[in-house]
Amino acid sequence: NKVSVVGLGYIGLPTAAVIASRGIEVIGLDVSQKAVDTINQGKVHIVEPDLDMVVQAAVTMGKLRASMTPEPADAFMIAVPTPFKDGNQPDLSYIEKAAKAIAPVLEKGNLVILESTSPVGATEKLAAWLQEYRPDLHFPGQGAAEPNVNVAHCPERVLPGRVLEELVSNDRIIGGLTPKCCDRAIQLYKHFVRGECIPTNARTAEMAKLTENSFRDVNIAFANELSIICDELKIDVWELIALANRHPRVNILRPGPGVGGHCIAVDPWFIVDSAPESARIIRTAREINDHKPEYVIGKVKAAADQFKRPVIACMGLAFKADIDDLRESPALDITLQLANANVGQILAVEPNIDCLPEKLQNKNIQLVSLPEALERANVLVVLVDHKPFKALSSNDINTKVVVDTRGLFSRF
Ligand code: SAJ
Repeated sequence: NKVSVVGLGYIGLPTAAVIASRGIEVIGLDVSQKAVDTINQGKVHIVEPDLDMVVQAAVTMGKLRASMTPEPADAFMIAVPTPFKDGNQPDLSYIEKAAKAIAPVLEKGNLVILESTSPVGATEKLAAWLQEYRPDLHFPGQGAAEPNVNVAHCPERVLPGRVLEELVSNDRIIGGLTPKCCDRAIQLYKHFVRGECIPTNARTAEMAKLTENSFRDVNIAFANELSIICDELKIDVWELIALANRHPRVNILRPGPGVGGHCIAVDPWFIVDSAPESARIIRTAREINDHKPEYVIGKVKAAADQFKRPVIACMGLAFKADIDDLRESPALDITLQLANANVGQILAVEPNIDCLPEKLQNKNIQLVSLPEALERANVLVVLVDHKPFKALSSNDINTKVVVDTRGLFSRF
């Protein structure tokens, strides 16, 4: 048995390494020469706990190999990006390119799985593209002939920071274009998934993944809206939420500076795009969460106005706690906008990185250690609840004006 994983990023690489660690031969395909070379040396080009060890072991055992050239395999798993193009349309071009790349090496009896988070209907499109490139094979839903290649959508659902654990322990939704596609895909996932593999059709699987992330987005929007209402009404939102959550059927999430990462802030738009008239709460939640950074910036400006020479420490740049991932991070966005607005000297504290990302360079921003920030700043803006920030005591901060978006210094 041989598996080809197409796209060796945040999902593809861990998936490839875990399958290889079960003794299955895995060939990873990527368009980046650098990624391919790094992996073939047993190293990783992305940061995720324990991933380096698992990749190194798999490469050393000879079970994992990366390449830029497609080759035949029994199963192909596609884990490529599906961005929301220019903020107004799902971009399936990476899936189309992946289909084009693997089509020439496909054989009768192969299984093709789409793992990328996708709008409803994308798996059917994938089958149609494959059919176009390989008219000699039969793909599900493409003409009357019995399919001889199986196609399914099995969305990834792993949490960045816990990918290796969740890859194995999470239940998987297996959305086949036919029941046989489901059976084939389940057989493959059973090799490395300890959770349950639950069969459904591809459209439901696509929508399920989008629904999970939209559910979280809507719930975070609820918390973020509450935080703004509570500011207006002079109520501590953290106490309020702690009290409301004492109710057995209430479980409010945590407000923050906005929603980051490349999933929760994007996936709900796929639903809005497919059903623009009906997806009202989902759209509003996105708008509320996207507006939160602007609100926080307003609060920081008001705090800075109290000082002649404001020195503002932005605590955290990552999109959430205890990771180094700065992609689509509201913390980074707020820091950048404060610098652009000339609100004062900006100190950035991000214990998980060594140098400022390019976007923040050549601005009035200095990357400093936590002790230096505490010494120099008169305004503290808590943007991420990283562990070292959580360990601070009231003595560390009581001479500062604090804008605390994460409730770090709340008693509740
Ligand atoms: N956030 C809050 N308040 C909260 C929870 C989260 O403000 O109470 C913020 C975080 O700070 C962060 C953003 O939301 O900026 C997203 O963080 P997250 O931890 O909720 O989720 P992600 O983006 O790291 O991963 C999500 C997960 N989806 C769900 O939990 C439903 C993960 O399981 C998915 O696999 C992943 O998206 C994905 O790839 O789609």
